[in-house]
Amino acid sequence: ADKCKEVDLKKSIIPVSQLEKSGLLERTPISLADALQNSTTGIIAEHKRRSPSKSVINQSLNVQDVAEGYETAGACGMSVLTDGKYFGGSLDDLILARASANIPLLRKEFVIDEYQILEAKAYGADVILLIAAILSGKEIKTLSEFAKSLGLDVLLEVHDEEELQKSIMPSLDMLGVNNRNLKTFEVSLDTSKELAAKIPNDFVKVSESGISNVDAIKELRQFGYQGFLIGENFMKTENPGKYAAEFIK
Ligand code: IGP
Repeated sequence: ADKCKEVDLKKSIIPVSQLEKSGLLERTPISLADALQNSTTGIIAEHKRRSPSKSVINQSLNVQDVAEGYETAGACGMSVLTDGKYFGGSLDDLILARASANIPLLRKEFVIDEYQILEAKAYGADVILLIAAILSGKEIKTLSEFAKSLGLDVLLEVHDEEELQKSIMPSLDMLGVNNRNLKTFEVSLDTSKELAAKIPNDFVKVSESGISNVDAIKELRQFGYQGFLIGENFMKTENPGKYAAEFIK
């Protein structure tokens, strides 16, 4: 985390004391976990311009139009990639999505430092993502407890049983299973199916990546999943909101 402070956060942006004075941290977040539990669709629709596995997905869309489209379509929440290097996103995308949609927003980022969580809240996010593959159990605990102290929901992402076992703790709201192997980019919904029974029922279960049809969702629901994170399948179309609406109805 300290390394990150030197490297990435040195462009540093807004000092913590100023963020605190700004009033930006005072917004009350909307819970995605609650929204998913009360939803019949469970769709979390993602804004993603490009990715390491696919390169360009869609560079020509306006994030505000996408956010509005997703909300109108009935998405339960929206995920906004803010990583610039691999995904072409930014914090501007987050704040613009916030300006256009009232559904819970997830800051999709490689979070390794508390500052990024503070920033997530200041830019309008309701939920943060923590990725078990890049964090120790102790880091997951510190970061998730910090997020909870700000009123944010925490989605913890795992890809295998080992990551799951080191991560289970009460400061998490949702357990996400990434169907994409971040090392090989291989995608298989079997990952979600295999891990489902190992996730305690007090967490909302989310299946992430590679979901491209309604039948897959029906099947995953039978394994106990209530949230479905979909990016590429929507973003590769000319009108993601319209496509999401078809998908959700
Ligand atoms: C969305 P897809 O296959 O529908 O575009 O996947 C989302 O799950 C994926 O973008 C994602 C991701 C991540 C991106 C899941 N975990 C961690 C960056 C970092």
